[in-house]
Amino acid sequence: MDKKLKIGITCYPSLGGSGVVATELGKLLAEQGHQVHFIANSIPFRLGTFQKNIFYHEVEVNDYYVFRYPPYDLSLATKMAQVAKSQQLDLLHVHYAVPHAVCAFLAKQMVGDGLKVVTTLHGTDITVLAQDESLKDLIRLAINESDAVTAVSQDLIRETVELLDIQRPIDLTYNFIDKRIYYPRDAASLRRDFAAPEEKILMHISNFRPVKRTQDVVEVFRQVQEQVPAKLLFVGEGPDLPKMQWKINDLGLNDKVHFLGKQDDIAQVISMADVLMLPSEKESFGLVALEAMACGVPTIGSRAGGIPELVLHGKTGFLSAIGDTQSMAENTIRLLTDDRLAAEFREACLQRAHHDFCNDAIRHEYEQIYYRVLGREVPNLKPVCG
Ligand code: GMT
Repeated sequence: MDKKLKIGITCYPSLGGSGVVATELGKLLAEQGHQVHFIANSIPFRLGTFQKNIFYHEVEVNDYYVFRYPPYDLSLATKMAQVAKSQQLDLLHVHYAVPHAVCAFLAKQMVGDGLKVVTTLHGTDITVLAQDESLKDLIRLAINESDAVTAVSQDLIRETVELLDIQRPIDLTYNFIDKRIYYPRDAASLRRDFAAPEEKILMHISNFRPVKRTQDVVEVFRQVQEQVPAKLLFVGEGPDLPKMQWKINDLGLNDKVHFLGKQDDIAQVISMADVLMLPSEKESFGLVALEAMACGVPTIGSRAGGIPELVLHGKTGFLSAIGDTQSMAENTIRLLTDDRLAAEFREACLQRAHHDFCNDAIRHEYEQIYYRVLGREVPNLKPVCG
């Protein structure tokens, strides 16, 4: 019997961490010889160049004139079922409960019980959407009807169980990094473009949504730059951008803060930084902190959600209560003014990222879940982690 699987993956192709994780996982599975079929409304932005065993199926939305809102979710469910039948998929692995797990549930009704569904919860599908009474029952249904459910932190599992009164088991599968991409890059010349030799660089990378508390980043930086020569670099774009710009202007910090926009090569950009700022209100995991860690950059952050499971306080970063900008500023100053401490943190970051969040190990965890739901024996696919 052929032990390789045929896996359909659906994710938000252009959105943040969940899309990155889904796409990188698909690439790793394809490297192992599994056939991976992405089913989405556009090519996932991290897919890159052609890779063997990867296929893409675009969802076309019916824009019939009576529809005020074209029914993307129904088109996606139908496409999932069509692809599952035509490609004889073993399973669908969907990232995000709404609408993807719901669509997968519908697809399974169309295809039959032979098609298994694995749902990965990433965060805001639970921490924000599951608080909405109009969606709660639907999210609970999608979770309960999946053949396996995974979540990216222990804290997200806890919150899912509490908010939705879920009784079924949820597997913990942390996010991961690819050490072929995330390692300390030579960023000396790039750094010179933004900061003088004596200046430190603080960096924040996100989609500038309110949960990211970008105003806190600016406030922490205001306090830090009064004591340490420093620059603040923002990477990304999003709804809070105007508010951030007003605040920076009001504080007279325009010449010390730069906006780099969305960047593709995050490892190269992060390698310029001395610290990453992640003061989020909600953060189920904080993939960007892991990416920074893998490049040797510690995080100054909040104790929100799953961040403490990733960032070890006093070892790979410093964590404070959400909104406690004074404590965050004090911790940043401590790291930026103590070279020995900074070197220790950097080493601890590299060790932790590359050993505890190795892509091959997490890929193997997902594979074990796939074989389990299919009732098949797990082939010997031992991970190779350094
Ligand atoms: O953080 C975001 O705004 C993007 C969001 C997403 O849907 O991609 O990220 C979520 O999933 C990531 C991958 O698992 C996690 O690392 C992020 O912590 C999580 N974001 C939140 O929980 C706010």
